[in-house]
Amino acid sequence: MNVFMVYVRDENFCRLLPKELDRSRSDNGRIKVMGFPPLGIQTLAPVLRGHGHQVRMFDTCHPHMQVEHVVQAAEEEGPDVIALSFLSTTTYPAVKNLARQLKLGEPQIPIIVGGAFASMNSDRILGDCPDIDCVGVGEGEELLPDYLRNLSDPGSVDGLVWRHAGKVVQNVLRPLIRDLNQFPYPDRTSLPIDYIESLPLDVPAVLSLDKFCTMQTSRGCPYSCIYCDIPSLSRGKWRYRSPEHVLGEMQQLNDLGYRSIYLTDDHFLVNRKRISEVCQGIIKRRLQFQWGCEGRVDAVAVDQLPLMKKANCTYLAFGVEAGTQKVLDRLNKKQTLKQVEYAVSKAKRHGIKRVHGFFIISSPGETEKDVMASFRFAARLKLDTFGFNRLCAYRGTPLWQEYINRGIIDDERDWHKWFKCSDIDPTVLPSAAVNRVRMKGYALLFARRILCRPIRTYKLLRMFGRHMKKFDLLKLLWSPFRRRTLTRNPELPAMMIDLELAEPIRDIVSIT
Ligand code: B12
Ligand code: SF4
Repeated sequence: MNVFMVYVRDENFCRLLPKELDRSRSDNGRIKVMGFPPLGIQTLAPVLRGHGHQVRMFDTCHPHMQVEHVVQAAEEEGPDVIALSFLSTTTYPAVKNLARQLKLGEPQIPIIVGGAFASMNSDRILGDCPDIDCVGVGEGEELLPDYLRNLSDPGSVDGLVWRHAGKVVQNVLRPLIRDLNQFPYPDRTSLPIDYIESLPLDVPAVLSLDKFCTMQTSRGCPYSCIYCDIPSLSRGKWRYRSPEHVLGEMQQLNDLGYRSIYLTDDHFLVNRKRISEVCQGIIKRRLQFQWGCEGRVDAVAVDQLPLMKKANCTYLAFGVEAGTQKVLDRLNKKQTLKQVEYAVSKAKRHGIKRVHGFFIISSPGETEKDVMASFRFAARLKLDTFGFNRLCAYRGTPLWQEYINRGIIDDERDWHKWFKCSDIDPTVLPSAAVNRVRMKGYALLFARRILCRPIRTYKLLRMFGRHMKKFDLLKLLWSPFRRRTLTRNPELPAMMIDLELAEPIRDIVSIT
């Protein structure tokens, strides 16, 4: 069977590498895109080929690419099935639009969609979008071949949600795949695109021009932070590939010339023995690439940091989230400030080049004082980089459920939206206050860094400056202080729209 597989993404998470940053010697005809590769379709394509199917992959990352081009490519290809893959709520409108255009061209070709958001909202999507024929819930490695084998008998495909006689039918859920070692390695060569390691920002923040790709060595996370979808996607389980299987893929990437690899595992640091074996393997095989990963500060594997450094781990990101125990507890983070300090200082002491801290601001019950405490905490930690993002609510998270229970979200009408908590929750600081206090916090943080750690700050800026124009670097540094103009009206829950409320009613609740 012939499958046309498209990864649909948000425009703001990729862009073409500007000509002046392109220092490659030869023009090999490949497009250079600053962004993450589409690991979902890269993972599924070789699995389908192994079942005898033909697959053409398509990534909508070219900023000049219009929906018409994807439709045209699909028409040229004449596939038996179109599979659309996308990650988040934010991409759903683009997926709907693409499905509509594809159906206008070739109405008889079935369209199946999958990915994190689709898995969580399968029945709603089918109720909402007549152009999508079915949704594959969860992992696609077994589901997709099963679906292609049973195109005329969709009722027999576990994990499939489809339509029958105008009704949405939810087949039984597929069990999680137990043996993740059984599949071929992802296909990173068929797409005519080189992905450039960069930060998803509104300036071209290139981190390196080394050949770059992503890789997944484990799936899921056993924790349950209130803002995170992973526990429901992975049903609270953490599953992993064996060190040998991981090292086999790493060897392949090394031999293909990849010199920078980012592990997209939800929590890489879970198992001490596995990390040790992977790192020993990297060292023994003399693999050349540098790599980065994310994990929790309380992981037992924090004691593997010296070995990770030896194995060329140059980037480690921790979910720090907040500088007060009160907010950490509200987020159900199940970690302490002490653990954060310990993990960050240990990572730096053992020579991890870039340690990043993810912070969340505007959590329920968080005051301006608490936000400033987070910035002060960040200034005290030996972090190299940090990001302070506003808390958002996505369907499938405990926070979303809490908002349903509190009468803020109407699941029937709001399922396809995502919300900044400050726009909808009266116990969260209003947006104007968040922006004001964030600017103040950044000023404090930058001043402290320059005064207390001038050499490290200089080195960091030099690293960014290696591949960035001076103007862009200044713009990047200035961006936290930029007065934010709203590019879109905030998404609001149906109940606030009914009541014509632009802001949640905060009278009763005081949070300053
Ligand atoms: C890496 C990553 C990113 C990267 C982007 C990666 C890329 N390719 O462009 C960056 C950092 C840019 C990013 C950005 C964002 N992300 Co993100 N991201 C992830 C992360 C950690 C891993 C994704 C990954 O590589 N998975 C590995 C591959 C192999 O898995 P997969 O793509 O899911 O594919 C499997 C299945 O889904 C299925 N499948 C996939 N496609 C299809 C198609 C069909 C037809 C079928 C049947 C099956 C199927 O089979 C595959 C193999 O089993 C996930 C967490 C997660 N575990 O999913 C969050 C996650 C997807 N991101 C999330 C969010 C919210 C975002 C942002 C909106 C964040 C923000 N506020 O800006 C943006 C939006 C990006 C966008 N839509 O373009 C949320 C989504 C929640 C939601 N309900 O929407 C997640 C789940 C994280 C979380 N903690 O909740 N992200
Ligand atoms: S935020 Fe991190 S630790 Fe918390 S549930 Fe999600 S993946 Fe696990």
